[in-house]
Amino acid sequence: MTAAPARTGGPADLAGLRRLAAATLDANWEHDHTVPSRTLYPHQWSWDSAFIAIGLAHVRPERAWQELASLFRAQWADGRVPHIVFNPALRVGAYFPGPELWRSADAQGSPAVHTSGLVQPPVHALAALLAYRRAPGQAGLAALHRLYPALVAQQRYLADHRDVAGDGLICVVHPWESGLDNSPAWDEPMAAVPAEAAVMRAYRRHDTAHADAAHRPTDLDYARYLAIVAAYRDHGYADRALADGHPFLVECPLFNAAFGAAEHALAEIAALIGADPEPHRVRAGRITEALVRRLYDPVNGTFQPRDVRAGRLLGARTVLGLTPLILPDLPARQADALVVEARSARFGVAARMDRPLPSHDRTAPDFEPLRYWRGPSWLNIGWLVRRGLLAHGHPALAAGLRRSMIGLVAGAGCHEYFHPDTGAGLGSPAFGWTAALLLDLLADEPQP
Ligand code: 2M8
Repeated sequence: MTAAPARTGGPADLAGLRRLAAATLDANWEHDHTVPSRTLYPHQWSWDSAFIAIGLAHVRPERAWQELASLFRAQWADGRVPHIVFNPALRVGAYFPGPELWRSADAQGSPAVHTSGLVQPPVHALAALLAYRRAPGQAGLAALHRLYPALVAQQRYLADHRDVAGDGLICVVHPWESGLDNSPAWDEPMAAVPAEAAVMRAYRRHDTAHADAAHRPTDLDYARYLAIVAAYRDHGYADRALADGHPFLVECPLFNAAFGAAEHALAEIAALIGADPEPHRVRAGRITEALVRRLYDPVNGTFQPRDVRAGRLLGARTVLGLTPLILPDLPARQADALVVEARSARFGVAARMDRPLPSHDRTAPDFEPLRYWRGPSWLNIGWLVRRGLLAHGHPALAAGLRRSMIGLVAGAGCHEYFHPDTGAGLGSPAFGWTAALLLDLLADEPQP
């Protein structure tokens, strides 16, 4: 497709953008948490809440702590932090799949409130640390004290229950756990999940009532999503038997990079509250080492997910591969390779970007500019990659990415995602993490 002129002009009125972002977060606030979107995602989502807390710390710090506290109130006895916490006040059918499909109450160790049984990338310790840095003080320190044991339990759940291959990395057991649900990264393992699109006739999808069906996963994708949920749920969401036949087992570079970044953040939180940072530093080092050993592909010079069932790296070259840059201890060899990958025609990161960072290799034949996670640009991913570029000494590229992201919102508003050529707003309008991370980007003016 021909590239339309990108919106790179940037905001004329930064204060106006800040007001828009703050108003979006206010409008999505729901008694003790922020919904990602009033229409598409009306409950609480795990990694959304982490990103949102980072933004709230700029405008309403007390809400940043409430946001994380309400999510962790739904933590399971085994330490898992569920990817959705359902709001009991909403009508049945407000989101699909709803509590009646997850049936969390039947599982051992689930909380009083209904939740899903899956997890999402553990970006919460990083969020807590950044929220504290943005709004330091006694209330923040007290919140860190309260959160620390829960954040440690979240990491322990992953390390003890989800290292299915025994190689020090965490397995996601459903594409929804990756956060990049419909990424081409999952096409191969998803194709091996037995399911038929016709099963969807028994359900009413909620997403396609609020977003263009051509932008969303297909019915066959959803049939597979439900089959994987059913397999996990029917084992009571217990992880013991995962290796014996669970239909989807993948080590994801982003999930594991977040897992490592969480230990780095916990080391800093521990130091702030008078706990011992050293065990966190040791674990962080081991995670980075395992990531490099197991997921780095020296031929392509990027990180690839590993299909644990098939015993091989997956081939699709998506933006997931760039995200280990967030690890400060990523060796220079891999960091340099990722910068080459980021600057390539596949992703186009530059000091002056002519198009936004896409979620998938824009030169790949299966790149889809409109379908979610298969091409469009997302602020949370750009935000992570920008942090990584800063951590590894590339301030000019980081500044280019920052300008590009601010330009997206200036041109189209706080959309869920953006067209990777034109920058047009796609998905849900008034989206939580877009607003939150915009606030963070606006405040983080790089030094000249
Ligand atoms: C999307 O995922 C949900 C399922 O969890 C969905 O498609 O219904 C993803 O973009 C995910 O990363 C995000 O957390 C969630 C809510 O914003 O929406």
